[in-house]
Amino acid sequence: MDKYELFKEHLKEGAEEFKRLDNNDVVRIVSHLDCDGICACSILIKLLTSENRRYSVSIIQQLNEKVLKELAKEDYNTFVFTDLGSAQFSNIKELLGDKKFFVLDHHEIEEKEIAVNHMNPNLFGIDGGKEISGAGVVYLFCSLLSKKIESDMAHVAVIGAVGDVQEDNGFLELNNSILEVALLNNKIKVSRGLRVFGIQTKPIHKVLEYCSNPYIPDVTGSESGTIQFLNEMGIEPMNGKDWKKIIHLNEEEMKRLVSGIIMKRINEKNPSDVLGNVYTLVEEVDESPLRDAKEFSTLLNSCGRLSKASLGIGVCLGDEKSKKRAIKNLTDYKKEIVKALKWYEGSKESKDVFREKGFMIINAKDEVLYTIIGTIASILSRSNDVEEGTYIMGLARTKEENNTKVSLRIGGKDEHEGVDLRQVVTDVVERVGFGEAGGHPLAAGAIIPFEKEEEFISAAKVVLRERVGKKVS
Ligand SMILES: [Mn+2]
Repeated sequence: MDKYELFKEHLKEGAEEFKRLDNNDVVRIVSHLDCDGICACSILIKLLTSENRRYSVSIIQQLNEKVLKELAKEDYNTFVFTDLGSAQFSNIKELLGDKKFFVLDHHEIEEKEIAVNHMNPNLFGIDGGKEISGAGVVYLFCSLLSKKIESDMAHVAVIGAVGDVQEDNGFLELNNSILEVALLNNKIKVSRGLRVFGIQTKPIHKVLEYCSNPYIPDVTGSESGTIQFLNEMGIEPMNGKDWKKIIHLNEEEMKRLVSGIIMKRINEKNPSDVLGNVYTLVEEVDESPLRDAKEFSTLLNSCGRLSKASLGIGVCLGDEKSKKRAIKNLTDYKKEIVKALKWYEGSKESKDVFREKGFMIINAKDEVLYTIIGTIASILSRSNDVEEGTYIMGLARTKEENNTKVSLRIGGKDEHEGVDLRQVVTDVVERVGFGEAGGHPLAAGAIIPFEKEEEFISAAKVVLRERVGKKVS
C-alpha cells in the first residue's frame, strides 16, 4: 500500500472507533481560530447534527497545557480536536487520558507513534502543509461515517485548504480528490482566470491597485497608474453609475486585460503567473463575498478574528441568516483594519514604531486587535512604504490573557528564497527564554507575556540586526 492508502486505512480504523462512542454523550469540539479551523469543525458539526447528537464547540487561537487543564476540568467524556492538537498530543494524552478523545489535524506532529485516535497525514509521510488541510482531514474522516457528508461538505474542505494557502495553480493529491467530489456534486466550478483577490466584490481598479501577488509594475500600489492602464486597455471602469467588477468584463475585455497585465510584467520572472484557477461556489449568488473561494475564506477569517467564529460555522453549514451577518461582519473587519492602519500612520514618528535599516518593529499595545496584527504586518509588507526584504515585526496585546501576540512578515514582492521567519522568531524566543514561537517560513509569530514586551523587542533588535547584516555582506 502507498502512503495515501495507509492514511485512508488509518482513517477507517479511527472512524470505526468513533462509531463506538455513546450517542448520548455530548461531543466537546475544540478547533482552530482561522478559516481552516472553522471549516473543519463545521464538517464535524454537520455530521453530529445529522445524527441528532449534541455537541459543544470552542474556537481557540492556540492549544497549550493551560487550555488543556481547563478542558480537563469540564464535565465531558468525549473530546474532538480539529485543525489543532497534534503538537500537543502527549499533553492531551496525559491530561485527558481518562476520557475519550480524537485529534484530527494536519499540523506538524510531536509524536511519531500512530494511535487509532490520532488522524494526521504527517504520520504517514504525507505533507500536511501542502497536501491536505485540517478541514480536509475532518472531511475524509466524516465521509467514512456518512455518505451525505461526502457529497454535501466537500466544498467546505476545499475552502479550508484555500484558507491555508494550499492552492498553487491547482491542488495536490488529497486536496485534489476532495475538489473532484465538490465538482461532481456541482458545489464548485473551476475556471481559468486572473489570480487576483476580489473578482466578485471589488471594483476592477481596486483589485489591480491592491494586487501584490502577482505584482503588476506601474499598477500595483498606484491609483493613477491603474486608471491609466485601464484606459490604455480600453476598459471602461464604470458601468453607468456603478464600478465595474472583474466578473462584469466580457470575453474580449478580459483577454485585453490579461494580455495587458502580462505585457506589464514582461520583465518579471514569470510574466504569465497572473493566470490561475478560479474556484466559484456555484450555489452562491453573483457579487457575493461567498461566490469566490478566496473571498469566502477571507470572510471566514474575518469571523474568527472578530470573535464571531460561530457566524463562520453557520456560513459553512449554509445558514442564510449567518451569511448575511457574516457579510456585515466583514465590513466591521475592514473598518478595524483601516483603524489600525490609521493608528500606524499617526504613530510612525513615535517610539511605538522603531525603524532601522532592514527592519521595523511596531508595538501597537492595545491600539490594534491582536487577532489582526499579523494582517497589518502583511499589508505593510506589500506597501510602497517598505523596502524589499525589510523585516516587519508587529506586537499587540491580547485582552483576556495578559499576553502579547507577535507577528513577523517580510516586505516586498520577491519570492524570498531561503527566508525562514519562523526560525527568526524562534531565535528571539530562545534568546529571551520565554514565549511560544510558531508559523511558517513567510508568516511567523509568537505569544509572550505582555510585561516582557520590552525585553523581547531588545532581543529581536539584536537578532534582526544580525540577519540584516548577513544579507548585506
Ligand atoms: Mn489548518
